[in-house]
Amino acid sequence: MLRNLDLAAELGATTYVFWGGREGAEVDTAKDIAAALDRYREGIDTLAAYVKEQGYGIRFAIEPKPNEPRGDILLPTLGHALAFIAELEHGDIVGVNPEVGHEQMAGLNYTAGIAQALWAGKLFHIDLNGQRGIKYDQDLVFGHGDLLSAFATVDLLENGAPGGGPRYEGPRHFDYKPLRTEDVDGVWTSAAANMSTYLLLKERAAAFRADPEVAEALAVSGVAELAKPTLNAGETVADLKADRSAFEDFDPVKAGGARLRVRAAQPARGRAPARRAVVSLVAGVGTACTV
Ligand SMILES: [Mn+2]
Repeated sequence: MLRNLDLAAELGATTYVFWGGREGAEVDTAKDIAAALDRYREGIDTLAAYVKEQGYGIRFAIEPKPNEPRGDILLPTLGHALAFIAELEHGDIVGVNPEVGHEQMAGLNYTAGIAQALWAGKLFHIDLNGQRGIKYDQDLVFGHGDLLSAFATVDLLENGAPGGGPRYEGPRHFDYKPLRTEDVDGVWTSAAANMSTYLLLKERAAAFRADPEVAEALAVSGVAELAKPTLNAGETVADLKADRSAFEDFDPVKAGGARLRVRAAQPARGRAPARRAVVSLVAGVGTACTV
């Protein structure tokens, strides 16, 4: 590994991906997971210290995967990897390389996962591809699995969170395999399909953000309200406890229940039209709240 890092530095690499597909177990009682994580941490920290000593401009990106080839792999999801990184001595140069299919084969929401990685400042690299549900690692063309999730992913990467959260600044990287039955021309067509799908969704995501009816639907849904802290400036927990309207006299109907019911009676506004807008845009029938 140390020699391989020397080679990576010589070739000008800036990101070094660790996919620990070997690290795991098939028999729960025949593996000391705590010791395995100690060795994992020791390994990553030793290599990270070496990179710093050598002055290599390389950052590490851990690629989680739940299983395959091992029955169960260590650091199976983005969340496990982020928690592991927090335990490292040299975690400042260690982030994640989340792959669409790896999260989706565990039934997880890829876009929500990378949103957390962005929030933590740890989205160092990305592996885009397609996956259809909980099964083996398919490595389909990006968007050729869950297309609506792919749209949300591109929207987040390109435009950041709706409230102005961080955008992704790294390379748009695809980790896919051509279909086994394709000839050489088909292989190149599928390679190009990754990029064309991404660019199409980027265009549609820009239209989504620019659509005034979408903006209104998101505003009515209270999306922006979530950016407001629970405690006001200078307010303490004691103040909150002393405020009877926060608990003893709290009226859920007055506070939002009634408003939610009003919203439900207005089907042209809120999250449902925002969702419909995405479907219409992805389906290519224009901006959507009017469809
Ligand atoms: Mn990958």
